[in-house]
Amino acid sequence: MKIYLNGKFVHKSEAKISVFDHGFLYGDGVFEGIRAYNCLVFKLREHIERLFESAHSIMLEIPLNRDKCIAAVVETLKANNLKDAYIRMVISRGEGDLGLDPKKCYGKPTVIIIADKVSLYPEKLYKDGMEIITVPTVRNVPEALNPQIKSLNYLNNILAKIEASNCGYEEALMLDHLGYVAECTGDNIFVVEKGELYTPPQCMGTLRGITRDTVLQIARKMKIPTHEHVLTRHEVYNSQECFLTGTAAEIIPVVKVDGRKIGAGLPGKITQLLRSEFKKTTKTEGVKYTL
Ligand code: PXG
Repeated sequence: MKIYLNGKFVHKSEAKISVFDHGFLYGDGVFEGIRAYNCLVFKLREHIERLFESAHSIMLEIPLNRDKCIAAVVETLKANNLKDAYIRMVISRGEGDLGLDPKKCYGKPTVIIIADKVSLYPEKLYKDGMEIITVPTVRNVPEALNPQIKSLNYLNNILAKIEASNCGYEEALMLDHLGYVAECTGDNIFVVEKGELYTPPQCMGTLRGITRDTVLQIARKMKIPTHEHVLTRHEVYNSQECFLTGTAAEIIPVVKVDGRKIGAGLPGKITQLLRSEFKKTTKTEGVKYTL
């Protein structure tokens, strides 16, 4: 495996960064998780745009422009001869001293791109649906660390993941500090109620997921009414369908939340329709490359 590291390709075993990199010391940096489907990088421009937005918020200057970032992702896929892949792009603050102050980082920001085979939830979960559980850890408060910043500090989500995993669940439902539904540790959440689609608004402590936005676009095209609306657990428990969205998971049905059966306890009709439309989109849209 060849890793893109600051403009060069290096073997996995040589892809190393300094212990003084603030990305490592403090989680000071930003990242994106991107996917390629059959030589098409899905929503690559949107991912790069979100990366730049996250970086702008933390006052981190990415040492490449948007087009160069896109080219670097494509080059990494080619270098690894991958048609289908999960891509991780990471920009960290770079080397500094042991203090917090990013101004004292003397190095350039570190740029890393890893392209690997996709590891997914087991197929059975897509067929039968997933059970999730609400966890005690609430999603970061936007005024402290805005969940829209896809930062390298993912401890909030990791704590939630540990809590879910300790109880035997694959994914956790996270509430915001007011008790409203926010999102899951690495996925956005949707519910279907009377044939209409609901997802929490991005200002409510959620990441503006690119899969989430794609699902909203697809639903609008299919004339399914969509709402970005605050949700309580009561609405989730009493919805007819529920599913999660994310780059890695795509669209995964949820059939039980906190022990409450959702609808008939099976993946819903609208969920399945959106899933098949989403699959079509990944086959036709994206930045094309050849191996
Ligand atoms: N919410 C959060 C908190 C995320 O980290 C999503 C929603 C979905 O966004 P996209 O743009 O992918 O539709 C994410 C996705 C994982 C993992 O292992 C997921 C993410 C990042 C790192 C790991 O599931 N991000």
